Amino acid sequence: MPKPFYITTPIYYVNDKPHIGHAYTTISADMISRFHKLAGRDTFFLTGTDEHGNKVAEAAAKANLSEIEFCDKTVATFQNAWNNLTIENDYFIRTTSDRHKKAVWKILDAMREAKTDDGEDVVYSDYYEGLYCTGCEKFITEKELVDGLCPDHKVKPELLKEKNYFFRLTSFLPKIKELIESDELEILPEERKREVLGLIGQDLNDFSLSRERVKWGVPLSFDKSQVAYVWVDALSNYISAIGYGDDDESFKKWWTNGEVVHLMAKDILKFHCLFWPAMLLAAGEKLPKTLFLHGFFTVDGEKMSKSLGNMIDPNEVVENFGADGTRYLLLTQFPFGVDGDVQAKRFITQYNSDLANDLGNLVSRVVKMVLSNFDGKLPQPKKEIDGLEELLKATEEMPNAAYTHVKHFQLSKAIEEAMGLVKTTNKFFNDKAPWKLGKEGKFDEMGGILYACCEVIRIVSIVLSPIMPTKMREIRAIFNLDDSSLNLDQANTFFVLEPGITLNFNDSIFPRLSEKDLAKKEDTKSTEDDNLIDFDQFGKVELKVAEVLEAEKVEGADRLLKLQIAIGDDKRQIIAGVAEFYPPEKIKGMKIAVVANLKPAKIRGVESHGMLLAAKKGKKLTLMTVDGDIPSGAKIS
Ligand code: ME8
Repeated sequence: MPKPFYITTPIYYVNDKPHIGHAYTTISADMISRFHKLAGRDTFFLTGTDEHGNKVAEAAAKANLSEIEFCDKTVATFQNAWNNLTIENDYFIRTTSDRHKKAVWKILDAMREAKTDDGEDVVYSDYYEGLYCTGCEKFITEKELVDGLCPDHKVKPELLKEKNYFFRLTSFLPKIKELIESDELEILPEERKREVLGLIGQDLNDFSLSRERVKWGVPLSFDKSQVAYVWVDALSNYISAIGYGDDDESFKKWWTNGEVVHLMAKDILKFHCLFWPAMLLAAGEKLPKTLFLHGFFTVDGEKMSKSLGNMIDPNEVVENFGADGTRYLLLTQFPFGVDGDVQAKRFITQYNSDLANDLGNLVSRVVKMVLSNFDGKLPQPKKEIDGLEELLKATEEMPNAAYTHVKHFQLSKAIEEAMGLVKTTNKFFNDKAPWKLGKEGKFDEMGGILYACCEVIRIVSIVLSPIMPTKMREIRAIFNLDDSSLNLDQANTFFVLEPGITLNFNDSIFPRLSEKDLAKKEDTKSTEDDNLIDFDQFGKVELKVAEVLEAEKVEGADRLLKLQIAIGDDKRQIIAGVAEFYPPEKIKGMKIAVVANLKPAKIRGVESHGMLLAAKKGKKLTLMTVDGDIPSGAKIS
């Protein structure tokens, strides 16, 4: 029996929305996890969110929300994106959960009790002074700066000095080097292994485990003036999620006795390949088996960044290509582990060529021919068909070849195996030209060809189900198959489909897409988007309480009132279309809500500086008023 398989993605920062970089890792982990499950392996797939640290606290303050309110909101955007992409994680870890905090305390305690081989305390207290970039949540060295700025965030780091607890990383490096060199701790691809070994060769320092200045974090159990360093907090998610300090049985199963694989991109190599193993060694826990660092990709030749506005929202890709189309397109952009450039404008060509033409057409042509020539009933197989033996052989080899690629993290190669077989089958179908056989009355042979093609389609639908779960379920439904026969064993057996069963086929599985279809979707979306504003935009609107000092009708305009208002000491005139509902004597003295920072404008030639707020439906209108002791000038938020 293989060991239980435990796979993780990084936990993503919640100070931003998910983009296709996050989606890429998550879809990849989902594919690997689903593949192992397909092979009957006990598998656990974890993803989640990294919610502590200054960056999050700052973003929350900017949005006028408490930290946890802000986190709840952005965590939901990640969870929605993963739902949209049919990600099937077994658990979603949040670093703000009690379960996680308990684990952080436990690992900190374990590290605090630990001694190095030389008998020194692994954790010690000292002062740290250095340049700190809040964008990176880390101290950075002078050497790393570009023109005095953090190269990633283009901001000047702050000089900070504070008391910290330090972790004696340097004492663990020789051991870690040995483990990586011997592949006991496997760093993949090879290039990344060399990069880590190169880092160990440089002058690395101990790192600090705690922060005095950061307030939004897990407070240390032994010193409440400090919170755990956000990376110590974050890395612990990999064990908190499966029960470290909370559920020993589960922890033992997945961590101690399992095969642990962490997926990520190379941007967070140092933390995962050095800090994390060192923390685990100190705490006396087993190390993960593999850290796989996939490629980092650019979009249209540029690094993805908020400021360039080129972050691709995975939900938008799903709107155009569906969840399965998006999963397929992302997974096949480049070999897993290699950097590349994503060019979304090429997606449509690839979608049409691979999914609509190759796979979609194979299914439609074969099934439609069964419908029109065999009354929708699956014909009898026939072994003696020229060329069938080769097709059978290719089909037989495909599922295990694909699974072997998955075990070696060669995800696009695994997909190529299945899509290669689709191409071979299309060729077989074209070469055999069963439509001609029908005309010649050779239904026996025609049926045999169609049966074989249906079997290949069934097998492909199993192997591609970790990549396109929904569409493959649709394909399987044509043959009345449900998820009970969705496993690799079934993919390794030919002649499974019962001749005579009725095929159900309504529509093509991957309808061809045109640029026009996508543009239409874009149009509807942009009108929807036009109605949405973000926090920054809303934050610019100043809503205040105003008292109406005087009111009179505007001459020649029945519906308008000219109001003299006071917003605190600021006296102004505004014109409002409320005369039908509020006669001047009624509105005078009221405390109303106004937009205070509108540029002055002329309405019917009369100056108006501000706008009042009212609720209106049909022939009813009510002013937004403020009662009680709130004075005029008070801010409304
Ligand atoms: O670093 N190409 O979170 P994060 C490929 N919270 N993958 C990309 C990518 C790109 N251009 N951009 C992002 C953090 N990714 C920490 C992790 S884990 C204990 C804490 C993916 O939101 C890739 O997996 O910045 C990368 O490692 C991760 O998102 C970084 O996510």
